[in-house]
Amino acid sequence: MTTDRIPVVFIHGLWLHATSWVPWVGLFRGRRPVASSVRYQEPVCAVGSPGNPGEWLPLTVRGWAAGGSHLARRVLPTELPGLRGGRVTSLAERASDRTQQAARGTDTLMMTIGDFLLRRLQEAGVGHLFGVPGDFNLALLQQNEDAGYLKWIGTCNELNAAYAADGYARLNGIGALTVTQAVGPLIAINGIAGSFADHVPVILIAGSIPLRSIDRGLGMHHTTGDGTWDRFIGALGQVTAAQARLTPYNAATEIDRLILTAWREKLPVYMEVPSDIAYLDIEVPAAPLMLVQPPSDPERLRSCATAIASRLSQAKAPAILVDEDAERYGAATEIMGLAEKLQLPVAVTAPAKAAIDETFAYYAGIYNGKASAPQTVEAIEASDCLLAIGYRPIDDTTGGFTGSLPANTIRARGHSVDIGEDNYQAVTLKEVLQAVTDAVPQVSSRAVQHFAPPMPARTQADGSAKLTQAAYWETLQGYLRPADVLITDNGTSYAIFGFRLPPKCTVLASIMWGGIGYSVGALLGTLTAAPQRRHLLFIGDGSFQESAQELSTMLRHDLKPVIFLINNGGYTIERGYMGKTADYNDIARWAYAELPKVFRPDTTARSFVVKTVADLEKALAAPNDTLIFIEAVMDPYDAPAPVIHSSNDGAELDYGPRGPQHRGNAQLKPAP
Ligand SMILES: Cc1ncc(C[n+]2csc(CCOP(=O)(O)OP(=O)(O)O)c2C)c(N)n1
Ligand SMILES: [Mg+2]
Repeated sequence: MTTDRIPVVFIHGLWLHATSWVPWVGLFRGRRPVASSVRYQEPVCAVGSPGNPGEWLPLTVRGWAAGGSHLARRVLPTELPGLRGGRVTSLAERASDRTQQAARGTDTLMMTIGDFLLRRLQEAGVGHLFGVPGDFNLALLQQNEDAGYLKWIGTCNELNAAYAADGYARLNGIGALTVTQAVGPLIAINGIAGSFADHVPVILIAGSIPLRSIDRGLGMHHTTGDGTWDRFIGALGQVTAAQARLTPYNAATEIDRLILTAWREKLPVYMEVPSDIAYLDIEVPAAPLMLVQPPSDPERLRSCATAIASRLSQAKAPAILVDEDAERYGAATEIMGLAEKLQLPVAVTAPAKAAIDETFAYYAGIYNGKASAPQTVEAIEASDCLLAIGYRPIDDTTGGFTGSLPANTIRARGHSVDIGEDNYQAVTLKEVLQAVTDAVPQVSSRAVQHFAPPMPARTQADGSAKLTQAAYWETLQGYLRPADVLITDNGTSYAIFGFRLPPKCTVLASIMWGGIGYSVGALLGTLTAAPQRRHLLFIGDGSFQESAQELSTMLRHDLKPVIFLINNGGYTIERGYMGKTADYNDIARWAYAELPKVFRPDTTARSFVVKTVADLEKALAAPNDTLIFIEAVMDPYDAPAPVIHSSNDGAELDYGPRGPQHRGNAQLKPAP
C-alpha cells in the first residue's frame, strides 16, 4: 500500500464510540465508500452506517487541514480531535456548542456556498474575477452576477485568465479566476505554474462535476470517461500550495484555508466547486476574513533581530540583496528604512527590478553575477555582512553561475531566517526587518555611492535612418514617467532591465518561469488592478503571437495601455542561442498594427508602424487617452548587446562544450 492511498472501511453501528473500532479512517464522499481506496483530497472524513446513510457524520481533521498536506496517511483514531474524548458528539450537543460559540462572539450565519466564496474573495481584496464560463461554473457566475460581488472580466482563454490573475495579484496583492471542469484548469495550468514559480497568490476556482455524479458513479463530460474524478486536482496539486474540492461539510473551513494559504505563502491555490452545491446553504462565520500574517514568535523574533542587528552593525561593508519575495511580502519600505539607517547599499535581482525605487539614495543596481555592473558585484560579493531577502540563485540571478554570495550571507524569507548555523522559524519578514531597524544604531558616516544605470548616448543622430534596437531603447528611455507600470515579455524586450526608472515605477516579468505570451495576459490584469496608472507593454512578435487575442479584452473594456511590439520576423533572442538563420526561429509576419481594428472595429485605438526614429518619436507624441499600439519594424539579427551575451552564455550552459552552437555562424553574436 502506498502512503497516499488508504482503504475505506465501513463502520457498523450508528455512532462511533470506541476508538478501537476504527483501525483506519477512510475518506468518504456522500453515502457510500467510493472505491477500495481513494486519494486524500480534502480534510473531511465521514464515518457512519452503510445501512443508514442519512446518519453519515462529517468530521473535520484539523491537523491535516492546518498542515496543508494533500496526501492521505494512516491516522490513529486518537489523533482525530473529534474522537479524543472517545465519543462523537450528537447533533443536539453540537447545536448547543453553537449557542455557546455565539455567546462567545463567534457568530455564524447561513449563506450559500457560492455567496460565501464570493464574499470571502471580496473581503480578501479581490475586486475582479477573470475566466471563461462553462456549465460547471455557471451557477457560481450567476450568483456573482445576481449579487455583484466581483466585476467579471471574461477572457479569450483560460491561460490568459491565469496570466491576468497573476498580473492583477502582483499589483493588488491577490487575484482570482474561474474556469470549468478539467478543460479549463488544464489550459490555465501553465499560468498557474508560473504563479507558483514567481510566488504570486492566485486563486484558481474550477466549477467541477456535481457531487451527485460522484456519489452515483455517473460518467460526465469533461472527464476521462473512466469514472475517475480526482485526476485534475492531482495535476493542479503539483503547482499549487493547497487544494480542495468543496463539499457542504468542508466549504466554510476550506475556503478560508485556501485564501489564507495563498495570501500568506504568496502561492497559487486550487479549488473545485462541484456544480450542484453553489446554491446550498451552510453555516459560515459572520466575521470578515482578515488577511494577516501570523504574528512572529516573540522570543524567536527578538533573538533573530538581535543576531542580524549585531552582525550588520559590526560589519564594515554591509549590504542587502533583494529578490522578488521582498515585493510580494510588501517589505520595500522596511528594507529602505533599514538601508537608510545603516547607510548600506541595496541591490536587486532582475525579477525584483523596481521593488526598490531606483531613485533611492542607496540603490545599488541589478545583481546578476559577473553580468552586473562592477560596482554592484563589489557591493554584494565583497560584503562582509550580506542580508539576502528571498534570494533564489538561478542562471538569471547569478549571471549564469558566474557569481556567488558570501558564505556568511544571512538569508531571510517570508517566514524564516538563516543566520550561520541558526535557523529561525515563526518569524515574519516585515516584523524581522522592522525589529532589526529598531535595534541598529543610526550610521551617519558611511560613503555609499548611488547607482544609476548609465543613460546611453544617442547613437543615431539621423532620425530618418532605419530603426535599430539601440536607437529604439534609447528613445523609449525618454518616454518613461514616474509611476508607470512596465511589463516585459521574454525576448530582446529584456532590454528594459537596462532602463533607468523614474520613481514609483513597477516592473512585471516572468523570469523564473519565463513562458512567452505571459505579458499580454498580465497586462490585462495590471490594467484592471490599477487603471489610474500608465501601463507600458514591451513585447516581441513571437511572444505576442502566443496570447495576442487578449488585446480584444483590453479594447472591449476601453483600457488604455501603450503596447510596444518589435516586429523582427521571429525569435531573435533564440538566434543568440542557436539557429541564427534557421527556419525554426522564423515566424509568420502579421499586420500587427491592424489588430486593434480587427478585434474592435469601432476602436479609437491609435496604431503606428514605425521604421525610423522619427516615426517612433511621432508615435510617442500621441496622447495617452486611448490604447496606443506601436509596431516597430526591426532587423531579425539586431539585438541589444546584453541580450545577445546572455543568449550566447545560456547556450554554453544548455548544450555544453560539444554543443552544436559552436558550428560556424550558428549563433547571433554581438557586433564586434
Ligand atoms: C511558452 C514558451 N515557449 C517557448 C519559449 C522559448 N522562447 C523564449 S524567448 C522566445 C522567442 C521570443 O521571440 P520574440 O517575442 O519575437 O522576441 P525577440 O527576441 O524576437 O524580440 C522563445 C520561443 C518560452 N520561453 N516559452
Ligand atoms: Mg521577434
